[in-house]
Amino acid sequence: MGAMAWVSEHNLVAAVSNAGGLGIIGTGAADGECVREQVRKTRELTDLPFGVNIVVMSPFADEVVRVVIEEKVPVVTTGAGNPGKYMDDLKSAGIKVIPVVPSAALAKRVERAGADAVVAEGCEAGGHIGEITTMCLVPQVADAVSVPVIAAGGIADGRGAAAAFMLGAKGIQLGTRFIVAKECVVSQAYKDRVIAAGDTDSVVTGRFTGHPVRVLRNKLTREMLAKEKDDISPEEFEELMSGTLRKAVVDGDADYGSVMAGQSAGLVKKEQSAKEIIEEIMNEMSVNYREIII
Ligand code: TUI
Repeated sequence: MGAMAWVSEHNLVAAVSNAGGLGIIGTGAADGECVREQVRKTRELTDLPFGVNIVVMSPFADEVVRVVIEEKVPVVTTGAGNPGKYMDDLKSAGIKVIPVVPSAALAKRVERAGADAVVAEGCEAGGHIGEITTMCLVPQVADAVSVPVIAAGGIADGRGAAAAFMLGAKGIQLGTRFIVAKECVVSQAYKDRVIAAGDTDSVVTGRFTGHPVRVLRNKLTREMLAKEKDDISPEEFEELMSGTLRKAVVDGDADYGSVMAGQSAGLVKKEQSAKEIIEEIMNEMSVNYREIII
C-alpha cells in the first residue's frame, strides 16, 4: 500500500497487512508521538509486518525516524526528498528502507546509500509527485539499479499490475484504490469523489513551488490554479494549502479540501474491503499474465 497522510492510519494499515499486502502508515507532517501512537494501535490489530512512511521534507522527519527505530518498525518507505541522511541510522537498526523515487538518478543514489528496494513512482500518482510517467520511469529505474523495483502511480487493477511486472517491476504499490477500502476512515465525501472521478478529473497544483501535488479537481483547485497565474509567492501558496488535506479527509469538505488521488481514480468504482481489493487485483493479474504469455 502507498502511504497516504491522514488516510493510511492504523485501521487501513492493519487491514491491508492482514489481507496479505504491506500496510504503510502515512505520516505526512505528523510529529513523533503521533506516529508512535499509530504504530502501537496498528500492532493491536495485526501481528503481521507493516511499515511507516517518512516525508523527508516534514519538519518532524528527524523525530519520526527516532520513533520508528525505538518502536522497531520493520519497514520504512520515504518520500518527498532524498532520505540519504537517515539511511545509516535506519539500516543499523535493522530496518528495511524503501525510498520512493521519481527518477533513475535518485534511485541510483539511494541504492548506493543502502536502500533495500525502491518504489519508482510515476506522476500519475496522487499527492506529491515527480515529472515522469510510470510507463517510462519503471523500466529506466529497473535498468539503473540492482535492488528490487516496486512500481507505483496509475496502478489500480490487475491490468496495471501485470503491466508493471512487464516493465521490470518486482512488486506494485497502490494508494488511490485503498482510499475507498471499507476499513479506510476518510470522510464519505472523499470516497464519493474518488468513486465519481473520471480519467481527466485530477489536476496538478503548485508546480511553481517546486512541490507539485496531484488532487481531484474542485472549487479549491479552481481557485488555487487561478492564483498560480497571479502574483502569489510559493510560501503564500503553501500557506493557503496547509490544512486542506485534513479538511477533505476529516471534515468531509470535498469542495474546499485537498482531495488527493491519482489518475487511477477513474478506475476505482466501488467501496470494498482491503481483502476484496487485493484478491480481485491478484485474480485479474493472473488472467492478464496468462493472456500475455499464451
Ligand atoms: O511523497 C509522496 N507523496 C506525498 S508526500 C505528501 S505530504 C506533502 N503534502 C504537500 C506537499 C508536500 C508533501 C503527499 N504526497 N510520494 C513519493 C514521492 N517522492 N513522489 C516524489 C517524490 C520525491 C521528490 C523529490 C522524492 C525525492 C525527491 O528528491 C528531490 C531531491 O532532494 O533529490
